[in-house]
Amino acid sequence: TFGTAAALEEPITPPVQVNYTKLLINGQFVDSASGKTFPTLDPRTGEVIAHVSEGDAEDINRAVSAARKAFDEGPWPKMTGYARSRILNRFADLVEEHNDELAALETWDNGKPYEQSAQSEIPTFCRLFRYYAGWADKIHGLVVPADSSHHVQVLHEPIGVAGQIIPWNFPLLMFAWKVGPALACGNTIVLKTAEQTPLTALYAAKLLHEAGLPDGVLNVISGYGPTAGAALASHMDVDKLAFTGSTETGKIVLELAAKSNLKPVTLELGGKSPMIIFDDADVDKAVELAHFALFFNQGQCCCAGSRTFVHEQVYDEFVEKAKARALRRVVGDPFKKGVEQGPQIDDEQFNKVMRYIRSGVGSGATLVSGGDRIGNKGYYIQPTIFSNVKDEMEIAKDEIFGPVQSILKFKDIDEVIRRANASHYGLAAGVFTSNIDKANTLTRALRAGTIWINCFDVFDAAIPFGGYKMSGHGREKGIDSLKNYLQIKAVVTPLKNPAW
Ligand code: TXE
Repeated sequence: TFGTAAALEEPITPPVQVNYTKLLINGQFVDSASGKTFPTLDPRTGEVIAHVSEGDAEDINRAVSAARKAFDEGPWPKMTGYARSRILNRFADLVEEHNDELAALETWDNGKPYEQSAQSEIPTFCRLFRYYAGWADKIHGLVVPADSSHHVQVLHEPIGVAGQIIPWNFPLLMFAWKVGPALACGNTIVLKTAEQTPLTALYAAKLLHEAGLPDGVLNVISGYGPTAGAALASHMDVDKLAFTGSTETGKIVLELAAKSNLKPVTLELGGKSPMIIFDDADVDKAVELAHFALFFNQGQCCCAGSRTFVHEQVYDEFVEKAKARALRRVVGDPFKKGVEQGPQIDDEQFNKVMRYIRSGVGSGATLVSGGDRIGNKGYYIQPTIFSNVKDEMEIAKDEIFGPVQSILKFKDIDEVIRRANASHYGLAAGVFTSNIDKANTLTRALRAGTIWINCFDVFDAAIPFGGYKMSGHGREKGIDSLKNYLQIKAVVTPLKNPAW
C-alpha cells in the first residue's frame, strides 16, 4: 500500500490547539530575552504550526538562576519524598486526562502515527512518572560497618540543578526519561527541547505545575543546539548534564561540560543495532519482528534494528517476505486511522535518508523495494529494503535514522558475533532463534546495552537503557537512572563507646 494517496490528500486538521509557545521560567510563560521566535513545522507539509519563543544563552542564564534558587531555597529538595511522589502521581493522572490533546500535539509536531501517540506513548509516559513517583520516598543512603570506631553514614542527596537536552524522535518519552528520575530525587531542572518538537514539553510542564510542582523546579527552554544547548552544557552553575541525541553532538556537550565545571554527563547516543535471525527461527515471525525493529517510528529510533543479519539457509525466503511486508506497510497522514508510517521529522533528516538510499544503490547493494519519496509535499519516504548489503558499505555502518532496512547474509554463529560487534556503536541487539544455547551465547557475546531475545523494542520503566562504546555513557530508566541524579556524601562520627 505504500505510496498510498493518503500522503497526498489534504492533511487532516489536528484536533488540538497550540496554547503554549513561550519559554517556561520560574513557573511563568515568558518571551525570550531577545524577543526572537522560530517556527515549528508540520512534517506532513513543511508548513508552520506555530512560532515559538527562541531561547538562547541569556534565557538559559535566567532559567538556571530560577532552578538554582528553587534548589537552594526549596521547598522541593527538602520536601518529603512522599510529598514529591504525590505531585508526580497527580501529574500522571492529569496527563491521562489530557491524553488525546497531548497525543494530537505530539503527532502534529513530530509526524508519528496518532494511534502510536495516543495508545502507546502517552500511557508509557504516565507509567514512567508513576514508576518514579514510586521511587521518590524510597531513595535513601545506608549505614556502613566501617573498620574503625566510627559511625559511618552514606547519605544520598539530590545533585542540584540538572541540565537536560532532548531530541525530537520521542519528545514526550524523552521528557519522561529525563525529568522523572531527576524530580523523584529532589533536583531542579532546566530542560532544552529539540528545535523540531518544542510543543508537547511546554504542555506537559504546564500540567506538572497544575499538579503542584513549585515554581522554578522545572524550566523549559525551546531553542537551538549551538546557542541554547551549548549554553546549558557549558553553564558553570549546572551540576549535572543529561543528553540524548547524535554521537557527534554528544562529543561536543561532553567537551563543553569538561571545559566548564566538569559536571558529570550521561549520554544516550546513536546506534547501528544488529538484528540476528537464525535458520531455526520461524521465518514469518522473524520477518515481522525485523520489520518492526527497523521501521517503527519512521525508522527514527536510536536502537533501530538497522543491520538485519539473516542466516544463508533462509536468506532468500526472508528477503522475499520482507519485501512483501514492506509493500504492505501503510504510509500516510499520521492522523489517519490504520497508518503505520508518517513523514520523517524534517527536510534535513529527509535529505539525509535519501542520500543514504543513493549511497546504497551506488555501493552495489540490491534495492529490493522502495527507494523514493512519496508525494511532493512533506517528508514521506517509501519503506526501503536493500539486500546483499556488505559490512563495509556506508548503509551498513552509519546510523541512517530512516525507513531503510539493510539485510546482510551470514553463515555461522562465530562469524555473526564478530560482525555484529564490529561497530563503534553498542546500543542494542536482537536475536531470533529457537535454540536456547545460541541465545545464551549471543546474550553474553554481544557488546550492547540491551539484548532482545525473540522480541524487539520491549521497554519498561524498570528496565535500564543505555549504550556500550560510542552509544553513550550511563543508563536511563530503572533503578540505575537514579544514580545519575544523586550525590553521595559520607559522614563519619567518632563513637564514644565503640564496644556498644
Ligand atoms: O541531532 P542532535 P539531530 C541522530 C540521528 C540523526 C542525527 C542528527 O542519526 O539523524 O542524530 O539529528 C541539541 N550543544 N539522533 O541533528 O544535533 C539539539 O538542539 C548542545 C539520534 O537532530 O544531536 C537537540 O536538542 N546541544 C538520537 C539535541 O541536541 C546541541 C535522537 C539532539 O540534536 C548542540 C536524535 C550543541 N552544540 C538524533 N547541537 C537518539 N540517540 O535517539 C545540537 N544540540
